[in-house]
This record gives sequence, C-alpha cells and structure tokens, in this order.
Amino acid sequence: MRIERVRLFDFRLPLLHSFETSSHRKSGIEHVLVELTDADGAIGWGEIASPSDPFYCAETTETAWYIATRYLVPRVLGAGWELPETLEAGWAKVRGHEFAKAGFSGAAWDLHARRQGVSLAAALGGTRSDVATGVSLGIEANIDALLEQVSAQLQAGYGRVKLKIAPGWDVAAVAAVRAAFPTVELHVDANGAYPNDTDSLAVFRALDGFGLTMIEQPFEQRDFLAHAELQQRIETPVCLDESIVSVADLETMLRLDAGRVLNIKVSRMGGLSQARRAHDIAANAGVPVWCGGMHEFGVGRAINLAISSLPNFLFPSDVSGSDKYYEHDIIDPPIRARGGRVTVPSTPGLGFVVDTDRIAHEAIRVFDSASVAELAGAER
Ligand code: OSB
Ligand code: MG
Repeated sequence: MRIERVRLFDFRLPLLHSFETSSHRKSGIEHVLVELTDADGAIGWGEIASPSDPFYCAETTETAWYIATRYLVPRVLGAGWELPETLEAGWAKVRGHEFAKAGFSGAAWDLHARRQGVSLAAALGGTRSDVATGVSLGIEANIDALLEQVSAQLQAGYGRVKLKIAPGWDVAAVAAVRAAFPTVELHVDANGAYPNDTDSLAVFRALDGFGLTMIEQPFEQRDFLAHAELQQRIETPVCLDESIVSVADLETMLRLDAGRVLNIKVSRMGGLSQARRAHDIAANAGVPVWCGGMHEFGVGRAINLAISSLPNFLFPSDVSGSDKYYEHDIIDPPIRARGGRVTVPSTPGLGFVVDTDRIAHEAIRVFDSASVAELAGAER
C-alpha cells in the first residue's frame, strides 16, 4: 500500500482538573493528530502526545511539528509498505524524536489493522478483551485535597491509584492516603525529581514501608546506576519510565537490575512496534509491564488500550476513562471505565470513530500534504 496524503492537526483541549507533576502544572493539553490516507482512501489515525514543554522529555509540540513536517512526512508520502515496521524503517535514520515518530507509527498500525479487517489489539497480538486501568493523581495544594481526589476515583470504580511525588510532597502524602485507604493498590511516580543522595535514600526507605506496588522513576533519566543501587536497598520494585526510550535501554535496565517493572509508554518508545518489542523482551525476562499515559486524547488512548491487551501487561494501565480528563473527547464513543476496567474494542483498527470534522474545524493549525505543491524545505 502507499500513503497518498498526510494531514496533521495541532489540537488543544482543556483538562477538567489541572495536573501538577514534580516539574510543572498544566490546565490543558495540546497534541498533534496524524491522519494517513492510502491510495484506496483507507485512513489511519495516530497521536503525537508530546507535552507542550520540554520538562518530561526533550520534545515539545513545536519540535514534533517541525520534525513531522520536515522529516517524517516526506519519508511516509508515496512509500510502499505492507507492514508498519517497513514504514517505520523509512524514518530510522532520524535520531530521537520518539513522540513524533510514535504518532506516525500509531496511524500506520491503525491503517494496517483496518485493511486487515482486524482490531488494532488483535493486529498487535493482544489476548485480553478488557484491561485493568488505574488513575494518576497530580500533586495537590494540600493533603485534604489529595484525599478528596483519591476518594472520588475509588468511588468511580478505579482500584489503583498512582500518586505523583516530589521532594517535600512524599512521605506525608503517602502516609495520609495509606491511613485513609489501607487496601488501595498504591504506587508513586517521582518523574526523576530526586537527587541521588542520602536524604533521598531516607525518603525511599520510608516509602518502602507502605506496601507500594512500585516506585516509578525516582532519579534522572540517564542514571541507571542510581536506580540499580536503590533497587538493592529497598524491597519495593523500582519502575522505570523516562529512562527507557529504546530496547537498548531496556536491556541495560535488565542487565543492571535497575528496575523490576517497566512502564511502557508507546510515545516514549517511538511507537507501537518498539513498544511491542519491549513488551516481548520484558516478558522473556520475567519483568512485568504496564502502560503509562500522557493524557492522550481518544486516539492515543485507544492505542494505549490496544497495546495493554498484550499478555505481559500485568499491572493496571493509565488508560482511565476519557471523562477523567476531558469533557468532550475526539472519539465516539469516548473511552469508558467500569469498575476500573475498560473493554478492548473488537471492531477494525482503533475501534472508535474519530470526529474528523471537529478536529479539522477546531485545530490550531493544520498541515495537509494535498495542499502543498512541494514540501517546503523538506529533507530526505
Ligand atoms: O510520568 O506518567 C507520567 C503525564 C505527563 C507526563 C508524565 C506522566 C504523566 C501521567 C499521565 O502520569 C497519566 C495519564 O495519562 O493518565
Ligand atoms: Mg511516569
């Protein structure tokens, strides 16, 4: 098959509840939606879920737009391919920019699955018809506000809660949640905010006593040794997120025992093919994985749902219902969780109808390969 047209939509939605991590606070999300159309008019959708600012990873909405229009679109347009991996190989020489690549990878996989007449989950080798999901809660103004959030999410049926932590918002917050909800499946995520020093070790030793399922990304992205040393000193599994942007990073983690759980983010790994490889390698090593989120709109959320149906996703995924984040999502029906579980669609591709009219109408900016005679400045 051949891609005949690429459209990119820079799209923004307000968050129902603003979200604060160790690095910053945000009240809206801006992602770039990718639409690929083949010569027969079949369509695939993907989502570039890069944060707007370079605080989680180096990419931003602007760098993703630049890389997509200048380097990825020219490699995708007109290329012949049958398997998504073939299309992805076309951009292999572009280094980094995993989020930008993941948006195109998702669209290629959706298109591929639709053409095969199978669900994206089935195309990936998924084995579950529904997946366990959990919620991620940001840093709140005070502990009462946090307890209120936890209580609301438990009432909504979620059984797993992940708390964002940062120096100064850690042991007391976790102790309060644990005291109020003794049996909730609880885990914490530091987004790399802790220095590798004795004060931090004391925090993690204290957190080790709360029966957490995991402590996610305590130290900075590249510091595998700090994570390995911490894992020797505490019982709670260390989970890596930001550190793992390639299969080689995962091999490093496994070799060093720098973490015993892997957060697979499709975007962070550069797309679905790499995410699936990471899943398989972790499964062979006996390391469980779960699917992290980037506050995706419905397209990215459906992609996360599909990969979460693979067998080694053994902890709840951050694929909570659309209603936790957005009033009106861009897919129909929106993703819904019941009793903390989300059904994996069995209809072709993503399994949701994408509201193209609304996206085209409300986008902040649009790129359409059909309306540019020659891609300005495009580089092969
Ligand atoms: O580390 O998981 C993270 C959001 C932005 C940046 C980093 C992270 C997150 C989340 C989002 O936790 C969770 C979700 O999408 O439900
Ligand atoms: Mg994380």
